[in-house]
Amino acid sequence: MIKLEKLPYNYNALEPFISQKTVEFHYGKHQAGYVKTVCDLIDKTPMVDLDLENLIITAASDSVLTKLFNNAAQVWNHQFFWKSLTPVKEKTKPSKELLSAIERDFGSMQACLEKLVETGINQFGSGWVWLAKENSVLKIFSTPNAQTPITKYGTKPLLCLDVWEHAYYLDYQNNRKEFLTQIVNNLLNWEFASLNFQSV
Ligand code: MN3
Repeated sequence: MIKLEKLPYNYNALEPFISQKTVEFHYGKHQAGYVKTVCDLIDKTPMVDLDLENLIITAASDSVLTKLFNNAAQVWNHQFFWKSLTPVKEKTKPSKELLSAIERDFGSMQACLEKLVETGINQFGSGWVWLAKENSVLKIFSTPNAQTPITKYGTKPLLCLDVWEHAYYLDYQNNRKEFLTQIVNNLLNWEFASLNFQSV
């Protein structure tokens, strides 16, 4: 059973960096739409019993299931995106272990934040930016459209950023750079990233 996962905070909690109106549309219309499409596509099929991860992995390996893959991956990516953000200041610091891995692999936290922004700017069209652990090395990369690193063996996402226009257009219009700059400096949930970093 695929459901619209509850937001981890109120609709207005990310203001002033992401407005209530953006969250209402982004979560309440876009993400809810992906959930509904997935439910419609798997209704009365054997896939109805799969959990979201297994649904994505199943659909990724079959070109007939591209529409299902795109919608299911978008559901997962959005769930992960909202958890990657937080309005709670205490959660915006990485663990000692994650901070030292960031310094080892990017040089400094500032360089890591800059790379997240730059990678988002350079993603042509819609997609996602990921901070991930690949065989214990940290990497920043983007994926187009609905693509998600969870289909890639050995890659563990720590954080993601949505760079589809619907994520920022109401607040920042075409200024993706400003959107990314504001969220990496103010809203990243480094506590969530640190938990992901520690888990296998
Ligand atoms: Mn989105």
